[in-house]
Amino acid sequence: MPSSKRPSNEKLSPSPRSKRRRSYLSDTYTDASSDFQEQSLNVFILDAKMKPETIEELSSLIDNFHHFDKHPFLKEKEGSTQRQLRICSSVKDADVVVTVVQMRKRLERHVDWSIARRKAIVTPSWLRDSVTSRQLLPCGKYAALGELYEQTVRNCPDADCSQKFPDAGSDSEFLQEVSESSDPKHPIKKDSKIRYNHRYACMRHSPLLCPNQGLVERLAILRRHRELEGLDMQALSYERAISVIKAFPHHIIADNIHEVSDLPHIGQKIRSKIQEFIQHGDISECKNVLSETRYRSSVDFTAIYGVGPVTARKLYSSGLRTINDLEKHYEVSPQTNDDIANNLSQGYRLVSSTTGLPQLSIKVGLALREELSLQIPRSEVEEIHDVVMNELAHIRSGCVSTITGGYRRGKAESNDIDIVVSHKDLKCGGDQVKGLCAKLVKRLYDQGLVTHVMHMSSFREHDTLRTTHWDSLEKALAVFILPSHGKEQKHVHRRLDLIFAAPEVYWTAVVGWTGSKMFERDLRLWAKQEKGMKFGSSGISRLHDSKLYFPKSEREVFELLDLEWIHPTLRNADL
Ligand code: DCP
Ligand code: MG
Repeated sequence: MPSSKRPSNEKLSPSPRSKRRRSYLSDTYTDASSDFQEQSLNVFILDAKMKPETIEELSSLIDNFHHFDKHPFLKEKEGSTQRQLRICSSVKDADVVVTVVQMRKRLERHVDWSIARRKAIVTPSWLRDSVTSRQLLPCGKYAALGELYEQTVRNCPDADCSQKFPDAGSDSEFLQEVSESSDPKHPIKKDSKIRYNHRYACMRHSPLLCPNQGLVERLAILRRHRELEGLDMQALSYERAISVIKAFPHHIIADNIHEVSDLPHIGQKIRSKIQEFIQHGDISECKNVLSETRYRSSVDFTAIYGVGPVTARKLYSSGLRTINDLEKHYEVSPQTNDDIANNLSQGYRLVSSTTGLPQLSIKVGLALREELSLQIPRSEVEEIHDVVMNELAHIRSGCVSTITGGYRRGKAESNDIDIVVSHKDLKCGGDQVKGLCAKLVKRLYDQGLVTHVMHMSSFREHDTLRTTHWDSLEKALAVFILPSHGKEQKHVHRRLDLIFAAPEVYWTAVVGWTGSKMFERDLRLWAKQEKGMKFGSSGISRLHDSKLYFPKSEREVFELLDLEWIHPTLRNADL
């Protein structure tokens, strides 16, 4: 829509460059002699509705940003570790526009809509958080206008931003008015029953990152706090609220808060937190929680494998506060960490009586904590999957697999690797798969690829009341490490979940392990409450007569449950 008003603070000098983002990147990478201005990132501060002290603060942040040395956008350019932000006086020249304006009408008084659509338009938090974290952060999460969310992702100078929003990037115009989905690649069809305000997450589209991601992340702190305090019902209330907001396709502002209040699972308490966030850009309780020693210790403790909220509370009550305290408590000296991690320290080696393989005890978890807390990029997830399947092929041919979990939902980085495995032979594949999990893990251990096993379960015993031969799943939760090739390519330990399913339940296992957690929870609830069915990773059955179903595709799983198939990248119903 063309604006009748000329943008007030936009000079009409001819734009030196069009398609700012593309040229910015190519200038940076191809022309080593390009001048400093070419390498700087232009930021336009829209002063409308902005307090003078905020303008001053933001200007100062921009002026000082080049002192920082970590600039991931430039990491591919040898020797260029410095990045300068530059205030520009014309919105046309801007790579990023910082504004407190949240509504299209108001923005159009200052910036022509056609120009706005070509920029990344963010809130001041983008600048503040970038400075705090010492790197330019992806813009999508800080989109100032819900309506320009897609464009902000696309025009973000961070080339990774659209990967973090995997389905952003199309030029589609439809957005909310037509589809009521925040994901333009997956519009909601007219006759669809999918609704963002549906009670069940499995009937909503939940993108990886939503227009209200900042709010969701603050609510997640409160959810975590309740969980760590053992207030499970309160934690679940927050989890449900987060899940509903993840699917809400509009940027929440004062004008549409009433719509949010009408959403399911949004009670008075959470509504007031949302209101506070809209007014002040933060929730005061979050600040308090984050400054609590008890919260910080519990977060650190539960990051260690084997320590859950209950153990963390016990450790805290006995006076322990830091990881150092924990190392003393579990008698792990920092010097022996490497040896423990590599199974070289016999004193710490705990061999499982069932698997005969080293177990991941809390001691080992402590030693490995830094490596296991590192996020795994998609390329490494794929590499590990290839290595695992290659090894499996040595034991059994004809196996099939799907990488599930966060990877399948489009996450740029995962906390672990989840692989569901089965056999292509639907008739006798069950026998082919039985016992395979333990065999594979043993082989991976012998090759030095698996270092520890946290858990290993086998197919459930045959249920004599059942008329079919259908069983459950085999699972192994292990620690995996790719072989390192010298110092150049030093790999770290990763968590690997292997799930072996009989062919009849392969697709239920794939659905059950794709997640997210809340999506799965509601899938089970929907099946039980609305359809008289039981859904789990290990199968679908009818409640009244235990009749079993064996879907032959993922879509069939959804059909059996009378659900519309939802693309995995829209099953991100958790943070
Ligand atoms: N899952 C579940 N309920 C749980 C834990 C897991 O339904 N309590 C299912 C849904 C998850 C999937 O298993 O998405 C894999 O679990 P992960 O813990 O590996 O979580 P994600 O793969 O989703 O994320 P990440 O591994 O990056 O943390
Ligand atoms: Mg996972």
